[in-house]
Amino acid sequence: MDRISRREMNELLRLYFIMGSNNCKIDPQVVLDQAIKGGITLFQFREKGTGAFTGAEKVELAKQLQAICKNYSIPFIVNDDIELALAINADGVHIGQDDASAEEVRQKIGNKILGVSAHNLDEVEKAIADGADYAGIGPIYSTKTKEDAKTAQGTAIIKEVRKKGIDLPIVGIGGITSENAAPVIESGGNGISVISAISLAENPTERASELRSIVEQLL
Ligand code: 3NM
Repeated sequence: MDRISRREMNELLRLYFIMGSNNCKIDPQVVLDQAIKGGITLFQFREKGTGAFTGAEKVELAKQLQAICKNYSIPFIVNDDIELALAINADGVHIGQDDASAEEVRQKIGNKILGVSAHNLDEVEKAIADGADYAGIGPIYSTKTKEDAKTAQGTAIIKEVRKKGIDLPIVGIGGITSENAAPVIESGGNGISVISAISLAENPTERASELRSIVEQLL
């Protein structure tokens, strides 16, 4: 298997749903199934923060969610936990700036998808040099979901990256909803990444479908 092409990566980033058990009020398996039915294009298992599962429980949930993704051919990305990603043969790994170095992770995971969180131009350029397949840029808007999120910076950073001629696939993250998703794409993002907009929605299928059509209309 070769590294994913930029074109394929761009397609996968259109509606990137991220979630762990503590982001859901109901069974995460139900939330994921409903989100997929609404049209998410990529999923990240992010079991982190207060009350998150660890150890065997975390592995079990990862396997359950991975099986749902497999059923619908949605690639399954694991946040941070490279050992878990390798153990269950996930499709990729997403890491933050405080996690292991992207260069080392690339060596460990071979050609699996590698995503890196970036908050400025330097971090985006470093991510490319380290072998990232995409960057998650945020927080675009303010968010309560990530306990240690930085200050919201709006879409200017996405415009700056594109102005530099950087064509790395990028997705905006942080506080994105149906109301404010459009500027992320209009600024040059290849897609949007959301947790609570879908995980806490009354109807995850409808919400995902609404978000997906906003993105599709602008691409
Ligand atoms: N990373 P919501 S913001 C996981 O800025 C994450 O890198 C961010 O959750 C970053 O869609 C964030 O509920 C939380 O705001 C996104």
